[in-house]
Amino acid sequence: MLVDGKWSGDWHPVQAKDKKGGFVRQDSQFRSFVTPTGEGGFKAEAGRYHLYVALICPWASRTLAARKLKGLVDVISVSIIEPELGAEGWRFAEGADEVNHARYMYEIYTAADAHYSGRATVPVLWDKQTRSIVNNESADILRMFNSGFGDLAKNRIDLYPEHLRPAIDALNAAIYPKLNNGVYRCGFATTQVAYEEAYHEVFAMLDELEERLASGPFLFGDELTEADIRLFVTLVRFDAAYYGLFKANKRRIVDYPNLNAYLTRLLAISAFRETVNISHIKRGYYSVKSLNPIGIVPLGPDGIDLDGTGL
Ligand SMILES: N[C@@H](CCC(=O)N[C@@H](CS)C(=O)NCC(=O)O)C(=O)O
Repeated sequence: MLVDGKWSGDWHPVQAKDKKGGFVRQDSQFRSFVTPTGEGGFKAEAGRYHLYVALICPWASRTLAARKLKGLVDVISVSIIEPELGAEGWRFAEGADEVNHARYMYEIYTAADAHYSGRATVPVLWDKQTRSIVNNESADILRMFNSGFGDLAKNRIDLYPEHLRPAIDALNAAIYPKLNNGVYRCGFATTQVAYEEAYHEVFAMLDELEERLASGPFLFGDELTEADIRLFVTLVRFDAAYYGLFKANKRRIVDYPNLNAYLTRLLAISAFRETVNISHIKRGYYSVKSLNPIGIVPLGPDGIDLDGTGL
């Protein structure tokens, strides 16, 4: 991580621990918004903003799916980092960052704030005009892509419709700790107690969602919303990474008929399918040395060989 703008120590996945040894994720520090009028400093303009992502990362992949669903592909450019996490955190392949020509993701943070302390996470929404980070919280970026770019977004789909907002917020608030972040709490637990607590919450939530998705096609009936994007990115990584590496191994998603049908339904939509790259996902997760010291990347499971470009 960065301390006062300097990279310090080797990268380690466990960000902080609670009293029981449970994994605690750091809060995002850049929280500004792009708006159609520019109030708050960031005006929606084509070509002005750049998104830094990793295809392994569920949070970053939320923003890639929203960018495509909203028809913002020509408005917001993207750089994709390498899937493996090394001693200096995320790394760019030669020439991958055409905007800042960075070698490591932490350089984007120090370019925005020379004294930044914290982790250099993705996604990051970068403003080419002021050379600063607008936002590094995927939940915010999802909302920004939904409405902050106004008419620049070619597609009219509303991922956070007014009449569903309280219900979407309530569902997000349940799914995030128990499932989206729950799998990480399982994988990065540092005590048996913390692992077991997370494990039970993950599968209780999957059971609940299996029941909910008996009627569909989406979490809120016929309306595809941000809640579907947020669930999708976890489900599509589950059997390939979380089941094995994170020891979330009571059941796989293919073992849940409704969840599996839902995942297949979403994968038929190009914005979802093309933002999934299973090889990046496996290489990235299985590169975490503390969980997989020898670094062997599993070949299976069969049947989920997606190699989307993310764009
Ligand atoms: N709150 C952030 C979390 C982002 C996050 O934790 N990203 C991970 C990748 S999946 C990351 O970049 N980790 C690098 C690190 O923690 O040093 C969001 O949702 O945008």
